[in-house]
Amino acid sequence: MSESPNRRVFLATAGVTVASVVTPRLFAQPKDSPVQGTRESVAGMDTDHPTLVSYRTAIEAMKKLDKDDPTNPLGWRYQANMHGALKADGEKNGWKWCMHGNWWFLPWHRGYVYFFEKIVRKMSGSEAFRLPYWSWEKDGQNVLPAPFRDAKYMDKDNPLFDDSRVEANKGGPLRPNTQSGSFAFDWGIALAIEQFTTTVPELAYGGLRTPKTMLPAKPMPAGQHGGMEHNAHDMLHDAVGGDAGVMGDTRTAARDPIFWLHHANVDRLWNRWLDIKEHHLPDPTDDKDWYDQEFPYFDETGEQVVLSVSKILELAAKESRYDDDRRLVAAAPPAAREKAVEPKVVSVGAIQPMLALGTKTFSKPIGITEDTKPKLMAALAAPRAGAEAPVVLLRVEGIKPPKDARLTFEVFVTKKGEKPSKKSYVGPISFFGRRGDHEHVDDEGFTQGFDVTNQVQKLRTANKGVLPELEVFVVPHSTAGLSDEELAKKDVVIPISNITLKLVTVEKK
Ligand SMILES: [Cu+2]
Repeated sequence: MSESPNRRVFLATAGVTVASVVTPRLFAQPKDSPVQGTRESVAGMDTDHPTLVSYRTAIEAMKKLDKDDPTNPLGWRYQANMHGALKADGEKNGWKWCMHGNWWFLPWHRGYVYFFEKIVRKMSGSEAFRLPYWSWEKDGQNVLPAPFRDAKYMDKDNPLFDDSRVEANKGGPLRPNTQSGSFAFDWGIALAIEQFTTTVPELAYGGLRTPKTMLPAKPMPAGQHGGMEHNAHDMLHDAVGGDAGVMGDTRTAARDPIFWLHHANVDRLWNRWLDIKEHHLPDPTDDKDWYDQEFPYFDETGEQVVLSVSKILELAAKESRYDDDRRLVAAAPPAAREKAVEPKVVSVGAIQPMLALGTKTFSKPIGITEDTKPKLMAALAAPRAGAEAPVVLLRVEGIKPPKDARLTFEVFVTKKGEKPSKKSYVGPISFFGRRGDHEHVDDEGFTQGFDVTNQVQKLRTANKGVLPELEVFVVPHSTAGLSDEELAKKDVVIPISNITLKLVTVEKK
């Protein structure tokens, strides 16, 4: 790192001190909460399960507030607009705070779900209510849960139903007939990421660092999504959103009742990631800013409250646990570990500048630059030892999504001449939050990278220890219900600036 750890600690500490002196407390602090409850999987729930009955009651009451008292923060639309809002909805206090594309993606949504759950308890009158979660990563569960699919419930409109999810409401498997098959693969990729944050987005489970802000300023996105956000989370939004569904757009996603079960699951999977001994939250000293960042929410009385990330972690863990949590997930920071070393990224190969993806499968061999070849070979031959092992990344750079593209991609790396399969799948490309529906869109497009180390090693081993020529496949799929054949007839061009191969090494001190 360019700055010494001591200097960084000093700056972080000084910032906090100054802030508490000059910034008046605009917001109240939240009240402490009652007994801990358990969040359970929706998979085991009948449509008249008490949890779903309470949820329906609350949604109806909250939607009634939308009409009777649109400035009430407990209203359904008000709550959804805290995530993102359409221009037509105007501006209100506490709106458009969703953190995407930075290292607060997970804690911000944890706080959002935490307060929403409190509000549902209040609005349903059920103290026992805890949000169910939708574990779409499990076998057979990549289908919209049945209680959310029927327009009617007991002869009345079903509050869990949203008619904007045309395909998902049919109850078929989301992402059907694709080579990777299900969200399980994507979750597997995210789970294997070892660090919560680092300067390399492909290696950051929780996302990239961005600077801490003082309220009311919002932290900015870093441009690239972290591993958990990119693998499965974004694709799930696309799959449920379909053609023009609210779930497919960050500005409207939280209007869909399933949004909250999706994010309960993203939150639960964070705990499953932390179950692994080597996985940690950011370093409490070096990355103190992560813990100190504050966010505004509304509590169940409609009062605005402000919480630091530390406080969100503490309160959420006290109030709710997931039924498969093996222990109380520590809100307390882990003990300080060895200082992380900055990884170095060098380009070792590329296809060619100025390419385009589209509605037909893209496939091209990726050339390895002659002068960097020895370096790549040496790295691949080196023993794979923990955080210092070399990593090979594949990057699709400068992707410019068209505004109306209802498609996602699956990316594969094979030995040249071989067809893509589950075994060569390296991850997805999604346009969720990239289509200009998020506030900060880069004219240069965005880059989506993949850790292909294991895949490249497998191909090398299968080829008697010699790295074969590699081929990249980028396979499009419609999220609007078109088959791959129907999609191929469309004429959509998605310019990209290049597809490159990078080598990431950690310089030893
Ligand atoms: Cu989301």
